[in-house]
Amino acid sequence: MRTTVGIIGGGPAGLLLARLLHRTGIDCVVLESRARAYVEQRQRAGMLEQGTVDALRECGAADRLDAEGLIHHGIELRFERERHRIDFPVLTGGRTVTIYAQTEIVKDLIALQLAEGPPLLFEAEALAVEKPESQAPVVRFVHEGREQMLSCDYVVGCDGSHGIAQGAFPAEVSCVYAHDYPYSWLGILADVPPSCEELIYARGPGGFALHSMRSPSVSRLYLQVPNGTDVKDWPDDRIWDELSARFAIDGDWRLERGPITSKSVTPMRSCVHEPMCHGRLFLAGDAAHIVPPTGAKGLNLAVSDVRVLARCFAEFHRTGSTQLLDHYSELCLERVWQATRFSYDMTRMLHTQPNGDVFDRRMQLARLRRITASRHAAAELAANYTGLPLAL
Ligand code: FAS
Ligand code: PHB
Repeated sequence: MRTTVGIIGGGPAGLLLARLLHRTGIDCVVLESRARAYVEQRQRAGMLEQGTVDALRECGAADRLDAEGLIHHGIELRFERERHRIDFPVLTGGRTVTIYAQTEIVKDLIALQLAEGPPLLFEAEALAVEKPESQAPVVRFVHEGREQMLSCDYVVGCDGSHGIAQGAFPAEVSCVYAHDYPYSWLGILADVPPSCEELIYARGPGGFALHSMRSPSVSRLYLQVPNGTDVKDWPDDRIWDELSARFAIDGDWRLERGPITSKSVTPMRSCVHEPMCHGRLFLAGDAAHIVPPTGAKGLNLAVSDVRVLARCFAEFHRTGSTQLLDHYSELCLERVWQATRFSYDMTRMLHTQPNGDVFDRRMQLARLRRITASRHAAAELAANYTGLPLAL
């Protein structure tokens, strides 16, 4: 097989990149190791920055998003049994965010790609990227029981946090900045209408909790748990009891309960791989960086990488100049580091530090009080949460 751009990974980054390149007239192929049903049901993100919505609209992949997405004008912070709203349009000059599950974005992009191209191969696992420094890199992969070769002009690793593309960088080129947090998130889906109009981020007595949603009838909630937590130790009642305690405020509010249809534990990690390209091999999305989901940045950062990369390829396709492609890493990394910083700050501010002392807890409280008392501090949170500008 031969193509201009070989894309490893059919998650949001790989699928959106393929869609953007295809509409620019650049041929590409997507290799996805898992089956279609698996990638379409994998419960992950749900909060979209305006830039992500814009990107999906620009490439004709937002019909269902526009019909079913929930536009939110703010979030609520809860701590010390108080509630404080952060008003995005007032603080950012009109910006909002949208709730629309990552699973639905993946379904929409897959349906479009299978209908209109480019080629998307499921259960096609990339084994290695060979000769990334050459003019003709090759992706070695297994599909239908046979080892095959995809010859490319360029390769993009969109293969997530456990992919193989990053490993194709020479050790002397790679620089990995990583931080593991001493806690995880227990995430649930529940068939119960959300008990709130907008997301609630809570720093409760027992730890962090987040109330999100997927639709007017489906709630998505998370609570901080110790690393290594087994979901079997968390029956439904225990989850609802702990969530209720962490969201509790002085006043008339109650967390509605319902049947939990999905439970999973996700460890918290920050990681940035520099550079994001080497020779003709590029990284985008979780293949290049991981953020704790407290700032709702993971999926949105993957989209912003891909929007920049698609523009770099479009410039090359139009003029033959590789000037933008040569600067892809620099064009992405400032925004990657700012999203990493914001996710780190939100995580440290809202989670109980297992070995933290009373001083840590008072620092958290001081940060939260500064945000809820100062329009300037609240505006800084709103600007980061709704999405900082792209470099390109
Ligand atoms: P993805 O991991 O989504 O996609 C990579 C794809 O590459 C996968 O489909 C994988 O099967 C495929 N692949 C891997 N190796 C391959 C190989 N060798 N050959 C071919 N294909 C290969 N972000 C939020 O903002 N909010 C959240 O609540 C949130 N929750 C998360 C929960 C979990 C368990 C995880 C892991 C992440 C979560 N994230 C969340 C972050 C998540 O949304 C990512 O940022 C987003 O999926 C990034 O998309 P991609 O970069 O496309 O990576
Ligand atoms: C979600 O809806 O899955 C979600 C929203 C905001 C976050 C994390 C997850 O910060």
